[in-house]
Amino acid sequence: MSSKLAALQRWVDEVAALTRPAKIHWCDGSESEYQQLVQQMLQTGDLIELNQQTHPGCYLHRSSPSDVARVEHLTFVCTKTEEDAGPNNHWMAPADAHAKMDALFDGCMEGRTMYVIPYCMGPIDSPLARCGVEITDSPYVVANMRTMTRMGAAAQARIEREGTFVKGLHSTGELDPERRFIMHFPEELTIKSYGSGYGGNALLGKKCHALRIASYQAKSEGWLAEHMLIVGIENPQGETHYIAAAFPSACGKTNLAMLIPPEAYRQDGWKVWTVGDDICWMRPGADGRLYAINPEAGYFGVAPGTSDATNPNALSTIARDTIFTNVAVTADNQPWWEGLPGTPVTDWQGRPYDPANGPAAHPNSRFTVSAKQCPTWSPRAEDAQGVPISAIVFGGRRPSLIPLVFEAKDWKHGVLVGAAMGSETTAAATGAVGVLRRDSMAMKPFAGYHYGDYFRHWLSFDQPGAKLPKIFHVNWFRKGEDGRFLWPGFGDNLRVLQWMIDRVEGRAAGNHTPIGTLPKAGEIELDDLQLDRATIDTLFHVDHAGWTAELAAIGEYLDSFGERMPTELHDEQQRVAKALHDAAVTP
Ligand code: GTP
Ligand code: SPV
Ligand code: MN
Repeated sequence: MSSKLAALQRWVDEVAALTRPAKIHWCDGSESEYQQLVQQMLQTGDLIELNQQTHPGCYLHRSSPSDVARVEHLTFVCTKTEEDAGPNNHWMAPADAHAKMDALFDGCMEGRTMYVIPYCMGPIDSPLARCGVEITDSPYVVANMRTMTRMGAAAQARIEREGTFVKGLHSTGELDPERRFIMHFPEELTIKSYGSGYGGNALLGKKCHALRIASYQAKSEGWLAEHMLIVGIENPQGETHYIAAAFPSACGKTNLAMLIPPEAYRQDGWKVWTVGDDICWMRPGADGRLYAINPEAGYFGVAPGTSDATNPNALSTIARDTIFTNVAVTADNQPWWEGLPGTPVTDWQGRPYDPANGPAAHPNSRFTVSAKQCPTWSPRAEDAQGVPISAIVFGGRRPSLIPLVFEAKDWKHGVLVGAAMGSETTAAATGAVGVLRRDSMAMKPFAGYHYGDYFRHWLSFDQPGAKLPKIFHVNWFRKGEDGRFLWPGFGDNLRVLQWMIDRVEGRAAGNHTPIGTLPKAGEIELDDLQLDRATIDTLFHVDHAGWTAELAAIGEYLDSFGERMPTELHDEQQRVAKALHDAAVTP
């Protein structure tokens, strides 16, 4: 096959001349192509068949043990000037980065097949969708891209019609962490990734394109590319509000997007609809509201912790036609991870399970599955115009200080709340786990340009005629002195979302505090939860001394971005700090 778009054909020819594959395969995205790839991977051992009685169409992939997560220290944004990448990114001069990468790609596909993957991020007919082409030598990447994006002939046709596409070049290389780089060239709409087969490093449509490159494009084109889930909450009257929520990696997006209401809510007629679980592209519509699409077509979700008790929706989604990466297996060859009933026999590295070696499933083990298999897949998930967003939610893993929920005063305050987000690090990226760090809007690893410019872009949406969503902050991860989570989380998070909707609809008065509006007693239904008084007090308490210190730390953080940090955010930080101070001196 080939392309009638000269720019695409020329680029494929250039890449082939550099990487020297034995064969070139243009992916059409068909079922038969997928089945052939699966058969081939079963033969090479890239895939292992799981129990087909219990899990039809399910396979296991074991990655190299040194290639199990995103590598932020090896991920670069290569803008012409270092300043444009910002202190939030690693930077390399484009010419140096190209030279470094092209040396790695030189001859790297000898004897292998080079796959050309045309893909579309977003519904194929959506004006908000964008296309790209990934070239890779990994059949595992092809199989995953087929599930995660609209891949193949229709995407290629759109690319040939539009004439533009993001170029992504990937090779698994030797999987040597010393020869591993994920490079982005936003000004050239180009990505080069070498030496990793792991999701976020290798499925280039996902974080590389749909967040790093797209956020850069969104800035100049007036839209937002965010690390957010999109969920529809339908009340007993049949009205649906859509909520977008940004939590850092492995901090609960998939779970909130697939939430099952508590029993009493279900009986009252509450329903939850999943639009997206990881990435959200949104832009103002003609009516001034923000409209959002999920650019992805599948879920690349965290396996550990997924169970009937926490996320039964996810569990039924992945009962068939799913690729599992780095999970354990049971004696009868079913996939297994911590949180599931049953016993692991073989760990994620293929060794006989021994607790002395750590968890049976890798903490960042994942499933790849089509979004359509989710029982709560939204009927509007493929809406070309997107869904209107009523509320934006920020949150992270904060064991102390941050209450269960609060609402920002207005858009500007909401942008500060998002910028100030902090969370404990997780296994989604290599490095220490459980370390509190700032992760503004959950985009620290994904904003493709200077955070100061990014916050300015967020502020720019506050314009006459705009009907912006309300902005909230949540914390499902508050811990007690015994180290246990104070809030039950998961399905019970609907109680908090309901309060947000009540606020949006003007039904809840709230309790105004210097840090924002918290629920008044009784506005969130807690009676049937068996939480003791002290727990409830902690979850809804505003600790003035703690918050004063937090605001000071936020101020220092804003300062670290220098002159590009909008003064409005500094002013806003000072407004909140002053409100805290005044509240402390007023009897
Ligand atoms: P990425 O795919 O990495 O972007 O992550 P994500 O934000 O989609 O995270 P996910 O929903 O997969 O959750 C990650 C982990 O957090 C899982 O182990 C969940 O079981 C756990 N988790 C999710 N929601 C909650 C919650 O409300 N409370 C508690 N305690 N844990 C949660
Ligand atoms: C994340 O790390 O936020 C993920 C998984 O969603 S990855 O696609 O690897 O980025
Ligand atoms: Mn993510």
